[in-house]
Amino acid sequence: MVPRAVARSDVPTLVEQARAGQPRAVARLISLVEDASPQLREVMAALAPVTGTAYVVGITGAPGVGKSTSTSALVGAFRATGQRVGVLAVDPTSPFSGGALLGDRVRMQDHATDPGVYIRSMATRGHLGGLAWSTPQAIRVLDAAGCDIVLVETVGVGQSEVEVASSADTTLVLLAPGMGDAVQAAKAGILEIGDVYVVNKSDRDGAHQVVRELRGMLALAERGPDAWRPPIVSTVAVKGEGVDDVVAAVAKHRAWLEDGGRLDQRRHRRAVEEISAIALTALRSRFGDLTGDQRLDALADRVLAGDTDPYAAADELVDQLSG
Ligand SMILES: Nc1nc2c(ncn2[C@@H]2O[C@H](COP(=O)(O)OP(=O)(O)OP(=O)(O)O)[C@@H](O)[C@H]2O)c(=O)[nH]1
Ligand SMILES: [Mg+2]
Repeated sequence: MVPRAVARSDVPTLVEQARAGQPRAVARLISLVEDASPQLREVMAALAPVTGTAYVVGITGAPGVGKSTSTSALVGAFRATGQRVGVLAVDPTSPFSGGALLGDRVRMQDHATDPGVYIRSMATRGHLGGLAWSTPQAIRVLDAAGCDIVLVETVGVGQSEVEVASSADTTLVLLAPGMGDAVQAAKAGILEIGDVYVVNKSDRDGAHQVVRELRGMLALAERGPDAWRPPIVSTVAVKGEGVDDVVAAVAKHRAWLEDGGRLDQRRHRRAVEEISAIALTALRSRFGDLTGDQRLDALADRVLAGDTDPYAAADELVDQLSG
């Protein structure tokens, strides 16, 4: 991955402009995240003191279930309550942001001229850990820019959804009749991650069936007496039907999280995971450079000669590296 040849950005000025609500500065900062710019550390350091207020809602589900349509409707609903909204559409399958999201732009155009809304797509380019790693950082940019709510739409299926969902305070899992229905969701492992289940395209045949199956499957999950019980909400996103019910379900989950410090615990766990991931990546790249390292070669010779065993040799190597 060759970094794009761009001039170094004046990070403090960009952060100041982003905080003042300048969309171009927000876009520039997210590009630095997306490109894994060498200036990323500087960006994160500058953002750290000015973040932590945004509430993050993840929206995930199989391709075509209506995530973007629902996101756009949710933007409208949150804007109606006067909140500033950021939208991050992440595409784990594409190295290019934009392409796959052309349709999304059409669906989001209701909000294109609203200064209280930032819409941004993001792809995997340049990232070791992919979007799981860059999503929380892009969320911080939107948080610093004053977004009260950040909606994160994940395109795609499988592991990436689970990873991106772990950046969210409340995760919405969307299903629809005929596509991404309950059985498929169970297979994809996304029945464990939803805080709210949305059965979209309820104008279509089979929607009741999806709700029934989903209810049956959720009932099988073992939950303690204090556990959150994910509600199921039916919507017709293209007509905006049920969207207020989704907003109400998010508010209820949020209130539940905020009660008794659960939100802080959840965010703490996330910070632990994020720091570990960054530290492990750093360690791995340090170890990755060891091929051809004389210390490693010497240890290999000693293992082959029977002077030491691979475990003891590995301990010795770690000691040498961290010494
Ligand atoms: N009948 C019906 N169609 C819908 C509804 N919501 C969305 N659609 C349509 O379903 C198609 C896919 O909607 P999107 O919002 O792009 O779905 P998505 O999940 O974002 O799709 P990807 O980002 O490609 O995974 C579009 O043609 C929408 O108009 C609904 O409630 N009822
Ligand atoms: Mg979409």
